[in-house]
Amino acid sequence: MPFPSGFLWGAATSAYQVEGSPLADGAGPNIWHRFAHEPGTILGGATGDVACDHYHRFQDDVALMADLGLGAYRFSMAWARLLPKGRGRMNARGFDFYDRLIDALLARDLVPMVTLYHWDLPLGLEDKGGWLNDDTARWFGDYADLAFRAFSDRVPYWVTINEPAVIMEKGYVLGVYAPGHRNVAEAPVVARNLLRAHGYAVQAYRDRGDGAIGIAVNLQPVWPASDSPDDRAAAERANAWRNLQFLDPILLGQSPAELPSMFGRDWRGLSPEDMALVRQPMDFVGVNYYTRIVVRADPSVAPTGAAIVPSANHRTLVGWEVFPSGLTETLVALDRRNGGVPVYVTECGAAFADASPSAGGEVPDPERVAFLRDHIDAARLAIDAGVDLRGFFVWSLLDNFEWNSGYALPYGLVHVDFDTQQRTVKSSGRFFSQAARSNGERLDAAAAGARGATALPSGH
Ligand code: IFM
Repeated sequence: MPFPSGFLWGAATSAYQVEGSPLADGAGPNIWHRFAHEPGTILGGATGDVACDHYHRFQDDVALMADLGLGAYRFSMAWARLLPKGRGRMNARGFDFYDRLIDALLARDLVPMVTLYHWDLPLGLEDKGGWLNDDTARWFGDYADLAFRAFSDRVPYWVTINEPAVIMEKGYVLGVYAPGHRNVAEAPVVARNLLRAHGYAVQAYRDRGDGAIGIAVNLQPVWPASDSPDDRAAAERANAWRNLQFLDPILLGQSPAELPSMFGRDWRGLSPEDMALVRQPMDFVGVNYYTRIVVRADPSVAPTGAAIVPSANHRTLVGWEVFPSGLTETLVALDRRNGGVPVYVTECGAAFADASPSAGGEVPDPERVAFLRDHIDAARLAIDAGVDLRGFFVWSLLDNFEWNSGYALPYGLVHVDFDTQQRTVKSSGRFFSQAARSNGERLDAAAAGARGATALPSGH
């Protein structure tokens, strides 16, 4: 069976991970630029200074997507390219870059989906407190308003913030992502301000744009390691912290009940006024799906008291369990909890140890082909169960800068040689091309036909 007509088949990237030249043409520095240049933060001392050089090669990358038959491209705008200090003076050359990218996409019939914030806060705002400063939420709304004015005549889909839970946890609790704080008490403040920022952007959009706006959340089913009451309660807390903390205020107008007791005196909830700002009608939810987690009770893990149990099953290079049925479970749960909200899978993909391109220009990546086939099948099952799923974006179009792992985790449908910037389409790129062209029909045949995909791991 094909997917519903109009289903969007796309690939996703983000500015700091692919563009390179973060300071070019008047752009201001951002927190990832500073973080990556601090010794010891990124594997191998890597930075996003060059990355995939998408800033200069976007025309070729757009042509490549068109040749693959993709229908849409999800990318993010670097706030500090448009507003070098995050607020105040605008940078015309930054606007010009995204104008040219959008026009190139439209010229090749690729639908743009723009993320306003994929983690690269302008340093000018970080120096005023970043997401710990309540004003940052308003400044984000002002930046969003400028972006809508400049681009919403040509961009039909907008994502306010990518993965707020990751910003909060990895950036402020664990300190492994920019800005590198390690203070669990900051988490509720950051969460509150990210939610308010989302609200200001949606508010601005209703005045300016007539397309669709949503948020992209990373969701994972949380399973208790055992049936014991302690493990089950730990799973509830981890689910509240990771999955519901951002969704429930936006879609239901309430915060999960588990959160205040996790934080005690450090809890900072949303005031009724802020909740009204945050809970505004949404056009869609973007779901970034990679894995499930299994947890057991462990009081030493702040703030959830839930420790992740490493999986013994098939895993990706980063150690995440390959668990396609978790995508169906996630989409159905989201649908049932929120009354049939429209959904896009805004990211799904896997890092595996790819071979280098052969002399004939082949990159066989059978594990990724199988991963995508099984996850697209899982998405189809969700549609069969009544979920209003409207698109599927692979993370990622290109191998790219994978944050603190540098260039060690390839996710691309397209291999990038970072010495030469040569792009080579992988077997998974050919597979996904077939999936897109056939609107999801005959995935097994497409998988078998992708060169080098003869020894596919079996489905899950
Ligand atoms: O590379 C990231 C992306 O920036 C956000 N979602 C998860 C991806 C893989 O870790």
